[in-house]
Amino acid sequence: MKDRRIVILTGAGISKESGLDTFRDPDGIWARVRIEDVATPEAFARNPDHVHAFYNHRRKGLLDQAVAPNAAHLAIARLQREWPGEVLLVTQNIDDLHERAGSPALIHMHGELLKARCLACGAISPWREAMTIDSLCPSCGVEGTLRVNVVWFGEMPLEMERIYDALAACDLFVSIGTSGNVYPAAGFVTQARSNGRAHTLELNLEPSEGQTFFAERRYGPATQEVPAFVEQVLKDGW
Ligand code: BJW
Repeated sequence: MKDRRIVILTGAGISKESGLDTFRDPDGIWARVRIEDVATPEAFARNPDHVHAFYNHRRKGLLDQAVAPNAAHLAIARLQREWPGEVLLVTQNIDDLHERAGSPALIHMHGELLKARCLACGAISPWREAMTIDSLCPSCGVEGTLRVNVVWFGEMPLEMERIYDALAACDLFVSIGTSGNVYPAAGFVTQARSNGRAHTLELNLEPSEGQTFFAERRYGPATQEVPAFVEQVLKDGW
């Protein structure tokens, strides 16, 4: 088992039972705000106050004491610790619940809500307060150059080369809590399949857009499906 490699992709569904909204469910974020108004570089250029307010609200929600990692985040951290081979965890989520669950390493391909990026010097800094058009960059001290460190539509997701290398070499690809609507993440399952040996598994509340690309599919809440999957893999493999 030592040389068997796993890639796990997570999406908003894994954090739903922790109290964070998904995007495309009927009660999701995109039912309340338009993508074009908050999640594109053009929206930020047009109305930075509005975009800051959207992310300030979500940052405050993430830091609410009621929000905590759930059994699914904890199970993935356990798999990362106990699996004798490599496990690459890639999340589309901008929350920090995998870190709080004890995941030793992960890629935030769509960035992180609790970090700021300076458009003047490029520095990435921890950021837990409200951000405004007057905020100062902690690194260069310039005013009005900060944006939240997330990946908007039309921007390049982070660490893609490392992710594609891992998909080309993996033996198991697992997609958890994602609707499969957003590329390039939605294409990872076909990338993994095309390496000729990867088993592919979808764990989601309901069938995703890309359900037919997966060799195996299990449906139910992440807090049930993910711990059961981790228990099984650590005992018997796949
Ligand atoms: C549960 C559950 C429970 C509920 N238990 N499950 C074709 C090819 C390539 C690109 C494109 C293309 N066509 C269009 C594009 C461009 C675009 C795109 O994909 N658009 C689509 C809308 C069509 N993509 C981009 O612009 C990306 N950049 C890019 O492509 O650069 C070029 C490039 C190409 C190829 C290689 C490399 C580069 C950037 C995308 C950035 C996405 N940003 C957002 C916002 C981030 C900041 C923020 O949070 O505000 O990321 S959008 C939003 O969607 C967020 C999410 O990470 C992302 C995915 O959402 P996710 O996680 O799947 O959530 P939901 O709500 O959709 O699904 C939740 C699921 O959970 C549901 O299925 C529920 O059933 C389930 N669930 N409760 C288990 N308890």
